[in-house]
Amino acid sequence: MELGGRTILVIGMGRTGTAVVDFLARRGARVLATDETPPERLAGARDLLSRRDGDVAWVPYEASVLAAGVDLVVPSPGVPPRNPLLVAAAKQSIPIWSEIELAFAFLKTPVIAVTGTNGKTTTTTLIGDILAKGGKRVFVGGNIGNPLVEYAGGPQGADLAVVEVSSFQLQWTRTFHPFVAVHLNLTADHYDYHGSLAAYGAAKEKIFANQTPRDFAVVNADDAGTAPLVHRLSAVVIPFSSKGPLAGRGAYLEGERIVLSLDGSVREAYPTARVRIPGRHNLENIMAAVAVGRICGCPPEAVLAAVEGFEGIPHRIEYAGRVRGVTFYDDSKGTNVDAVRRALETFPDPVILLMGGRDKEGDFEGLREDVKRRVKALVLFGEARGRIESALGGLVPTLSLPTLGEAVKRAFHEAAEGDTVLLSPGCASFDAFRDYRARGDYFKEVVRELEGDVQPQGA
Ligand code: UMA
Repeated sequence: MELGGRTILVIGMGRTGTAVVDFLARRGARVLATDETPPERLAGARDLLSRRDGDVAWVPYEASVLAAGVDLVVPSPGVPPRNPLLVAAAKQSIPIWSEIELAFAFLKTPVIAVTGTNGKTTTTTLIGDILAKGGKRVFVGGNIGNPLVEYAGGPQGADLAVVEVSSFQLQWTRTFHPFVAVHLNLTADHYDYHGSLAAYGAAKEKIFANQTPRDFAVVNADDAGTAPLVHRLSAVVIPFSSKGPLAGRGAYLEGERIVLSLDGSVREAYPTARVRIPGRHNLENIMAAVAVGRICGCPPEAVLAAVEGFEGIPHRIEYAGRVRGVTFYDDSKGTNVDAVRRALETFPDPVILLMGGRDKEGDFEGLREDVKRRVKALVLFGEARGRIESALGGLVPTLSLPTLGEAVKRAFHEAAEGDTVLLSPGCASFDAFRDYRARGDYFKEVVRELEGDVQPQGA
């Protein structure tokens, strides 16, 4: 699309919106920027508006702005489809593109895209490491935090772009076409945004929409939400399974090794004994990443070296310290019920579980069996604590505190030497924090303070 002279409305002025405005304005578009928050409270937007002269106009956050002859609307990922501006734009048949759709239209670098309810960031980062070890120049970004449009607007010096993509970003795509698309799993999340699991799944499935038999689809064959895709995609499908051998193409776990076949006959093995990231779910992420590395032609030694060197991602079941024999793990990125389940499965013994935050209408009831089997005590905090308590309270000793800080201290008080305290909130962070990173950092800070509070034993 030629952008010069077009009028384009960008909704939301966070990380994505500001990058999109900059990209469009540099290409000569007439940009209308808006946000439900006034610009004086948005540092990024204020800074951007002061740098651009006249080609970016701030407009009211209302559907009437579409009457200005808007050619295209680019919503930020966090703007839900029911948003009145989007509903009005759709009614008037004004095209709606997500940021990744816009970026893709200008991209010269082949794209590997990764989606799934959980594990996206780990897998995307590991694929980036594998490709780099294999001698490729890579851009790693997307939903991880650095929008694809920033790369598209630069010199595009990479051989490959590895992009984490969310359902929010996929929803408004039309031509987005990764030559390798990875779908890790689909479980309940983001009901508040998509309205149903079916709508959420359909948005994620768009990652495959433009693939042809020359492309690759790497798909979890164990997951009820993704397994049916194995038989109905146009691309060459590389399924992966942690449950046992797969005939033909695919990756699977066999004892302490990953077995991979890309062509259905030649098989190669990757030992897992020296993998540093915990849990079966991480072995699934690794299988997907190994398959992508080999699809892209990285030598097996480079693939294995990257896997064995990978230390994981902050706030994903990250070791957060040990105080008087009590070990703390930060899984602040565990913002949905399935992530909590996966985190619990990582630990051999029952843990003291910290849950809470902003409710995303999660199916907490679905955790009852996991809590009975894998949780020693439940410590709830934040806005969602009442709803979680109605769903899970009473199964194990349950405490409820207003804030995360109080919850951590109470969990420590209840813990005995040898116990594990796991923050895996199953909720968004926005009731009390900027994002899950800020929540995880705060958790680690409180744990460090516990160390300070406590006199060494025998002192
Ligand atoms: N806003 C509106 N109207 C709305 C919603 C938001 O005006 O209806 C405004 C807010 O006032 C704010 C801005 O939009 O000023 C925020 O936009 P945003 O929520 O889309 O956030 P960005 O800063 O653009 O960050 C987004 C992703 N956020 C979401 O998808 C919610 C980031 O993923 C991503 O890293 C970034 O783009 C770069 O691609 C975060 C995330 O939580 C980490 N993603 C979800 C997940 O991983 O589960 C999908």
